[in-house]
Amino acid sequence: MSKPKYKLIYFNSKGRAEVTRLLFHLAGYDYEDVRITDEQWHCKYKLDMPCKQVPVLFIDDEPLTQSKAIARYVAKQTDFYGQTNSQCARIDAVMDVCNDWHYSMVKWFGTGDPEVQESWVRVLREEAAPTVCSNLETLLRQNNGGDGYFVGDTITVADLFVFCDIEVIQAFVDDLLAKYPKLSALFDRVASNEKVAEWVKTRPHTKY
Ligand SMILES: N[C@@H](CCC(=O)N[C@@H](CS)C(=O)NCC(=O)O)C(=O)O
Repeated sequence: MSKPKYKLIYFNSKGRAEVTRLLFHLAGYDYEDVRITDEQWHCKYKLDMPCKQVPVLFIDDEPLTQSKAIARYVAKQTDFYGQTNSQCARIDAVMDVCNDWHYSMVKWFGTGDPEVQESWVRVLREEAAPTVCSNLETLLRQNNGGDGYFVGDTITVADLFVFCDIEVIQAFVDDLLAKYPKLSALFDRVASNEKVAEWVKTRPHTKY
């Protein structure tokens, strides 16, 4: 059976779309990586998106909204989700732990006021980032003593999701992983995966 035709709509940034791009790259799937400008968003795309937000993945012209639903769908298609219900639930837990720092980032992006932005970066640095990193370190240590991956014995969407988030959060928080040795080693392990390194080297350059 032939694969569906995939088109991913997002801004020209990593943000909530990068893990899906990475999954497609790792699996060697063809897809259209559509990166829109703010002007195109307001003038053309927004009205057509089911929840008036991106990312949206078109699967044979049918839109799928919500970044984590998209990532899970693509992970299932490409075999980067769990092998059992329990593994899938553990992967979901890792992805949900990251909600805390997403909230600060959404607030940061939602305002153009530098003072308000600074207050949200402070929340991220002092509260959300330590909480999320500490929780991720704990979940990681529950599997293979923290020396492998979050779930099972191979890389899954949980590892890729955390890797992509850390790349973005590091643009705002210096020494993010300094106190979390297993998480830091996981980040390096994912970064040194041949296909991940290839994507990082060849993708469009964006700050976050
Ligand atoms: N819960 C949604 C949130 C999506 C979201 O916040 N998208 C932002 C970009 S990261 C957006 O579309 N902003 C433009 C707007 O809301 O007009 C998801 O995870 O996909």
